[in-house]
Amino acid sequence: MKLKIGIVCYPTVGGSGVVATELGKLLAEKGHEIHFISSSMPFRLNKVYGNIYYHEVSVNQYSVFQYPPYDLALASKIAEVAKREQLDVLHAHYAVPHAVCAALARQMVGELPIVTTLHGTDITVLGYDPSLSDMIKFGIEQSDIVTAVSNALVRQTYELLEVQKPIHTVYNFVDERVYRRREASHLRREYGIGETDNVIIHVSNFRKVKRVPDVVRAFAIVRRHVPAKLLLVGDGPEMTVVCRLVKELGLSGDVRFLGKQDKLEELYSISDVMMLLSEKESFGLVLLEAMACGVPCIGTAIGGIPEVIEDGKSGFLCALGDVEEAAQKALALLTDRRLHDEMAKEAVQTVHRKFCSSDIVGQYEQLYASLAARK
Ligand code: U5P
Repeated sequence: MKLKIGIVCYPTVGGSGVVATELGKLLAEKGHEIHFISSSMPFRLNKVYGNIYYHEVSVNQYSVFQYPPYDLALASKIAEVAKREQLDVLHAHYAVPHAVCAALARQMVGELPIVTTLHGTDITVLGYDPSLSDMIKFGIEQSDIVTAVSNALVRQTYELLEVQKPIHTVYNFVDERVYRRREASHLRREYGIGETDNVIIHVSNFRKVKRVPDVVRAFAIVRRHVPAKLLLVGDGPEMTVVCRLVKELGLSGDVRFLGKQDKLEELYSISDVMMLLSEKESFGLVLLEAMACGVPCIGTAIGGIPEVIEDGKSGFLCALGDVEEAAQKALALLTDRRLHDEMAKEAVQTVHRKFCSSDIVGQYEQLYASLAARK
């Protein structure tokens, strides 16, 4: 059954927007008609697709409004698109504000099945804010179907919000045709990475929860034992602190600040180990991207990370804040080629087995179809 699917997401860099966009692209390839509704063009929607439409939400600045009413503009855009295009289902990524706006739009148009995916920040950050937790709960309960990106996030949602609604785990995925190891040795030369250098990569939005200083401290230990370079990819509020730490530890010659990047698959392809030492992480999409490119990951045993990295098999887990442990595990991988290659192979297989994009897109399709059939 070919469906007309509306997708509401944040268009900016970040796991939720990336997954929502990739999902839309793969659904379109399977013949569904996709309508993105967002404040700007999702950044991974970088070419023309015949059956993908983009509807921009614009907020007018009238002086009667003290604050621009984005949520109302979004709700009326959803209602307009749902009615005109006869959408079969609307997929909201994030309960607040997207599922809440979708519920409002449904009231306007009369009928609109809603699937909501929880990606983490709305639960892990906002769920602790009592002034918003009832709103998140409302968004969840108004949705016909709710999914979350890891079992850990499902558990946390139940604990924090006491919702009655069943929440299904549907894991994140990557497009395996894009995320695979490829020849990119020219980049090693461009970044001044020597023949014998080991490369550790970290990719994030440089927010406090990502604990980037821990990555730098762990790298400092690794660097004492083997020649190595650290690639820091992304940008965000912690950048100043991180730059200062790199200088203080005398690592300026070995750390490359790459800023925000687009072709991440090439950067993973020149890396030996990925490090993500976050204190909160409901999935950790960058882990999956790295694993797909044959990079074993070291991550904290937090949130959804243990569902992505199988400790001792496809990578290593370590305790939050234990930079010594993270460094020792990186050294184990960097000094034992056989162990590294086995884990790299297992990492790629895990992506294709447990996080296979066609299976996961199929799971969403089944959920949509069950709602469209009810309509
Ligand atoms: N990302 C980029 N460029 C950057 C930093 C991050 O494209 O410079 C992307 C990652 O590739 C990933 C997402 O898809 O943002 C972050 O996901 P998460 O790890 O926050 O879930």
